[in-house]
Amino acid sequence: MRLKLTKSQIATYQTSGCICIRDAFSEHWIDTLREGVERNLKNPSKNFRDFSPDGSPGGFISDMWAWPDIPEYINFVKNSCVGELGARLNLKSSTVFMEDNFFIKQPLTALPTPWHQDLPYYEVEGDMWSVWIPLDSHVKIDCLELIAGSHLWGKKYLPLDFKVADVGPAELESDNEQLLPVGYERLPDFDDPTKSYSIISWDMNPGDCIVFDARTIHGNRSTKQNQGGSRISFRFVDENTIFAPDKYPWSDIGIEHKLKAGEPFSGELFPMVWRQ
Ligand SMILES: O=C(O)CCC(=O)C(=O)O
Repeated sequence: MRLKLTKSQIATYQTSGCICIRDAFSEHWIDTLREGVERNLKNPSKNFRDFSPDGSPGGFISDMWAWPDIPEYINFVKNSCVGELGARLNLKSSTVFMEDNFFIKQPLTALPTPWHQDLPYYEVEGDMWSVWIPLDSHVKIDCLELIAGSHLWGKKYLPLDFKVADVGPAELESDNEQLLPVGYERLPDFDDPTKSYSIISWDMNPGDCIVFDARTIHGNRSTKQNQGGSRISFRFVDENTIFAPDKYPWSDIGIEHKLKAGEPFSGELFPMVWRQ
């Protein structure tokens, strides 16, 4: 591991549900990830998405769960400090890899990344976290924005589709609160100027990263001033985190994992990448 985490960094992560770690990855690893994204762009997986509305300026694309065909990604998660970094911040003794997910926003893309929590998109119960890694320099307005402390609110917000900024399944599009699945709430307007949410973001350079809890609300409010950039998130779980099928499998990534309800994520598709 290249960096030493301090007690204060771990405490910040625990209370804020997110932290920016400076200079976590060497140039070697950033180049490896750039090569991986290049390969990924040439071989998009079936999860590739173009979120840009037709005819809009800029562009916003993403792919996820491409790693079985992208050796650079698996090399990074197994051999860099990314597994240990997340485990230590989350006070865990192991890290299981779940998913890669790159995002590229072109300059002038006025398409936001909607506010959301990651956890409700996955059929997962237990600890889960992401490591967001910019592959270009990102000024604050282009960086991921997070609501500090929101991981402790005890809320589970309805996921949105990034393309249509909409919930997806038709029955949930209605305003009728009675139709919401049990345990879910609709996302409030976090941009309401009359409320004061603790929104944080950073100017970031390649090598830096943000580690965030899968319950932490985050997004990116792009405007016409945005320069965009390329970034990649890696998502991880703890070895005790279990597969918890939901009536609403929001994130149908179509991988044949064969896990039964209540089983921990393990096996070839969910490799353990770090253990104390
Ligand atoms: O980089 C972005 O715009 C979105 C990233 C994100 O939402 C995530 O990694 O969960």
